[in-house]
Amino acid sequence: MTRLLTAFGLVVGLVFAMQPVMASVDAEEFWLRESIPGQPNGAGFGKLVNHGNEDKVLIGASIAIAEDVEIHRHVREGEQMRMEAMDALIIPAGSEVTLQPGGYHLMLMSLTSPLKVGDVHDLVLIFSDGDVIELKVPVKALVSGSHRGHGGH
Ligand SMILES: [Cu+2]
Repeated sequence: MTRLLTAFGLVVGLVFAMQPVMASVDAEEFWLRESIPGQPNGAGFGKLVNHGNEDKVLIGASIAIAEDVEIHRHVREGEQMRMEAMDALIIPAGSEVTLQPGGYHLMLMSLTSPLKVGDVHDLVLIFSDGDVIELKVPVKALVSGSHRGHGGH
């Protein structure tokens, strides 16, 4: 048994030696926006930090309170901003991407109940290489002031 454990330790040591920088991505400061009365969908924001040396590709997410989660971005059309669904969001190696109001966001499609301030939801982020990140995500109030009146996303 001791010999087996030693062999295992050797293999683990070798793997780490061969990959001094593990490909990994951190999800930081994720939050969900309080529901707007009458709006069927919700929105989630946060920061994805890629510490690895390979690009990471977010391809989806899931949350129990919504039927589906889409990755959206805002695109400018003249004076108007509109939302557009994306198949994937690339987090370049050694870089970070911020999801924020008016930019990239997770769109929580068809909420089964409103998002209320103080609630915490389990959110799963899914990447193209099979990695998943499970998060506890709080609901926060709408912050007025920095709003530009483009549909509230
Ligand atoms: Cu959206």
